[in-house]
Amino acid sequence: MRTQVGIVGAGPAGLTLGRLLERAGIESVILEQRSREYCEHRVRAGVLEQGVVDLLRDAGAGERMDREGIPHGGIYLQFAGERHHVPMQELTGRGIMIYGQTEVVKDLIAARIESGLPLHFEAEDVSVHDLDSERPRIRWAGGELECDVVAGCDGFHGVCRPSIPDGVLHTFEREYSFGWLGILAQVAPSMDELIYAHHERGFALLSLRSPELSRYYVQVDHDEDPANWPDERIWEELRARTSLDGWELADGPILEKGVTGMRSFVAEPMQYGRLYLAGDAAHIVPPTGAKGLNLAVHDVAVLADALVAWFRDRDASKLDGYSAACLRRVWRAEHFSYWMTTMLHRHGDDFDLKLQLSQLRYVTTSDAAARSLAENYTGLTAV
Ligand code: FAS
Ligand code: PHB
Repeated sequence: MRTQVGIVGAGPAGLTLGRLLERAGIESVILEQRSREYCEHRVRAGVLEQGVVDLLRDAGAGERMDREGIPHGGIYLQFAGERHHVPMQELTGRGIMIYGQTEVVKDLIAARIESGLPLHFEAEDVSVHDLDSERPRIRWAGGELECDVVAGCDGFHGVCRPSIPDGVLHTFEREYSFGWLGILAQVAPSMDELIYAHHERGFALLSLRSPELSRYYVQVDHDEDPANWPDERIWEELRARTSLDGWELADGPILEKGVTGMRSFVAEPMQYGRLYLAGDAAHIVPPTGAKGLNLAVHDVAVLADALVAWFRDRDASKLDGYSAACLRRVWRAEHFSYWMTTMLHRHGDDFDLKLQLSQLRYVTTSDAAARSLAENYTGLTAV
């Protein structure tokens, strides 16, 4: 078998790339190791930047998002018993869309299947070969695919990045001592917009998936066992970290719970020969800045544009500059996610605590500081 672009991974990066290439008349084949059911129900991100919302609409994959997504104009930062609104739409002219990653994945899978394009689920033993040749190949239990280009959209634990020879990549990494215990609860959210709560007991985040489904997180040790957290303890801790006079968190049945570790990670360059890495395959951010999914989509927008120039006009300049073009936005998101994470989570000593409280006070009282947060959170239009 052969195709123009072989895509490894059917997460947001791989599926969005496939859709953008389809719209440009460029052939692709997507190989995914998991089942369709698994991919569509893997609870992850929940916040879409304005630029990603616009891209999904332009790609003809935003119809249900516009029907069911929830536009938000700001977030709350809570600390020292105070809750402050950051009016991001007012400050930047841009908002965010609350629409779960599971829904984005479902929409893109449905669009690909409706177009009748190749998307192989449960593709076992995927490997990539001859990446530095003009005919890179993808092998799996179902056969072999000869490509002009391979897109490594297979996430942090995928096979593409490790297939790059030793000595090529320079990796940058920071691990955090804490992680998030996240729950999906069948209860109406108790807030109108997201609440990022700094507290001496630890960070908490109140988010949502729909008017009936809440998505809440508490900071825990990075290797915490969810079994140590019966439902009552989770609600008690969420209330301890977020309650204010006259306001209390409503609880309800918990449908899912899990612990996510946190790391910052970047692999440079994001390309080798005819292999181009995109999304979590190339970089990871702590989820505090709601950047992971959005970065993945931005990467493949750059890659799709470069592939169109190459396939249509044999102009390789954008492909040659792919990694550099992505890394500017990647490092901006890495810094913002690191800054949000270290400002809001309990770590270090009392000196760190005082710095955090000062930073939070500044961000919620200075228009300039609030605008800087808002610009990064809603997604920079240029980097
Ligand atoms: P993904 O990991 O989503 O997709 C990669 C795909 O490749 C997967 O479907 C995988 O099965 C497949 N794959 C892997 N190896 C393969 C192989 N050998 N062959 C074929 N296929 C292979 N981001 C936020 O913004 N907010 C959040 O709250 C948030 N929570 C997260 C929670 C968890 C547990 C994790 C792991 C990530 C979270 N993220 C969050 C980040 C997440 O949303 C990612 O940024 C996003 O999924 C990136 O998309 P992809 O790059 O497509 O990678
Ligand atoms: C989510 O809704 O899952 C979510 C929202 C904002 C974040 C991280 C996760 O920063």
